[in-house]
Amino acid sequence: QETTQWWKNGVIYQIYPKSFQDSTGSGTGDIQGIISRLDYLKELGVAGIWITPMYVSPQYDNGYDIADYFNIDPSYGTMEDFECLTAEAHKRDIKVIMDMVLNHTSTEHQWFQQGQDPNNEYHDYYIWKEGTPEALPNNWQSKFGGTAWKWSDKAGKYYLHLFATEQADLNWENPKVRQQAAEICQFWAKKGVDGLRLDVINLISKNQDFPNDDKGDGRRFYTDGPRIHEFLQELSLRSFKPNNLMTVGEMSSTSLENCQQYAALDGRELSMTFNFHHLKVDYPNGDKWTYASPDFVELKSIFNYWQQGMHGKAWNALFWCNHDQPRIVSRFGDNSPTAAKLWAMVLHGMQGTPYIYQGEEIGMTNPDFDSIEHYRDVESLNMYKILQAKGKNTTEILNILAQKSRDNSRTPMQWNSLPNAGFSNAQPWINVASNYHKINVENALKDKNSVFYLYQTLIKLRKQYAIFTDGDYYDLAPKTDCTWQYIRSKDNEQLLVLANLSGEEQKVTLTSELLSHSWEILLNNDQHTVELQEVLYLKPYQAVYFYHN
Ligand code: TEU
Repeated sequence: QETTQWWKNGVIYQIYPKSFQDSTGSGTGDIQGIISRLDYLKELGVAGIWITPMYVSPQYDNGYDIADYFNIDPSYGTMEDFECLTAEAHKRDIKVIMDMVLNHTSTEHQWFQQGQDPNNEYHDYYIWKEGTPEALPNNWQSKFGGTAWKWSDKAGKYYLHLFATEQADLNWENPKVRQQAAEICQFWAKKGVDGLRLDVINLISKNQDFPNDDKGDGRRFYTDGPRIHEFLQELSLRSFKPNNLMTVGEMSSTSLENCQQYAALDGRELSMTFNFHHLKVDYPNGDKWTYASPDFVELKSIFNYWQQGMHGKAWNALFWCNHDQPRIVSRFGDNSPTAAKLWAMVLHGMQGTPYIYQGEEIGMTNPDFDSIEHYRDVESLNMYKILQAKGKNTTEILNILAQKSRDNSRTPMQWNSLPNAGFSNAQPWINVASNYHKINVENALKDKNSVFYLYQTLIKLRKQYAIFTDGDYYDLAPKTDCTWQYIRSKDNEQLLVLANLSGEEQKVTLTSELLSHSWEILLNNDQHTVELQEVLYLKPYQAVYFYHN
């Protein structure tokens, strides 16, 4: 069927440029490296690439601390390289989505450098509060641990940083900040960019009383804040709509009600939203920094709520992995290719735009780092110290980091079994996972049963069968934690997904109503075929798509 919006039945591939492909021997990836791998992405079949920030940045948070929005960081290449990348991607019918960080800037940005002077015109671009070095403005916490306020000697005040101290939050109440944000988006649209991924965009509107939070870390006073919808509609009118930009908002701790507005089908704010509720099922009592196993009943109930709640109203982004999350095959599976395929099938059967994070398509795993020396991420290094101060021993902390650290997904892309996995001919900025001899692109392309070809099939199926895009969602067995059984329906058409989430054989019982249709198998990640009958068994990590119309 014809869809006017390319992302509705397309799949987007996320590139973390620092770890994708190094073309210069610097040990960090770059734009020419991405260009050299576009044919590979074409073979996979993705509709677009989202590239995390490549703007000028001191890299305290790997580019999410932008010092100049209008230039490419020299470590990635030049503006000419970027223009070449866009042209080469477009030649292959691949859209380009840039990451845009508008909640905060680097403290090295000129606005902040000058704005530390209270008399400077840029002072009001940031959020300043009076205080003394002893008395903080309030108890809000940084997402990376510790207080969200940092004292500036130059200003004689505190500034707000919801993330690292080197990332100062912008003051969106200031109309000049909003105008700048619109101009930045405009600039990249004119460069030929097709879409924007908007970093923590639902945090830009803060409660102007900046109240102390006696119940939490302050997030309820700036998440989906008072003027958020107004700000997004304004930005959309100024920059997104006139340039026909696809936009995906990263929504931290958001609600369904807000996402129904952010991603409403009329597109008055954004094209779609990412939320993270499903990736907190292994955070007991909301605490990420504990070693824990996932609760699959909870996971299914979250998807049920979002799939049904967004259907017909708004558009969802679907994902397991990104540069902030551990690898799904390690997190919810047993590191095996079959488990990688199973989780892919569970997600790609749903409504929304699926995202594949680099390496996910070949079943890349967490690296199992066993020393703090191997970690690079500002959050992981902060948490290491914080957990130490809380009295945890080193082994315990390293176990938690090996499970939860953002660096789990940031290890170099595994292209082949040459030194450094073909990522670079120099020592990479972060170690390659030791299993690259086995798990790599070259091997995947040679094996017709590889995880890669399953992803390729999933991308094709979404284009071929409208049910993936349009069908509604119903969970057939919400209470079981070993299987996921759901059905997508549209008029007389149905897609049935049966998946075994465990490493043991599982029994599935189906109703006679379901069995009355003549189903065909669209996809099966196991050699064992499955006949639809009242009682059937799924092999460990087996997933099957059935279809009828
Ligand atoms: O992440 C925002 C965010 O809230 C997280 O996913 C974050 O990594 C997590 O809370 C830490 O536990 C975005 C970017 O994706 C991330 O890489 C940046 O560090 C962050 O914003 C700040 O720009």
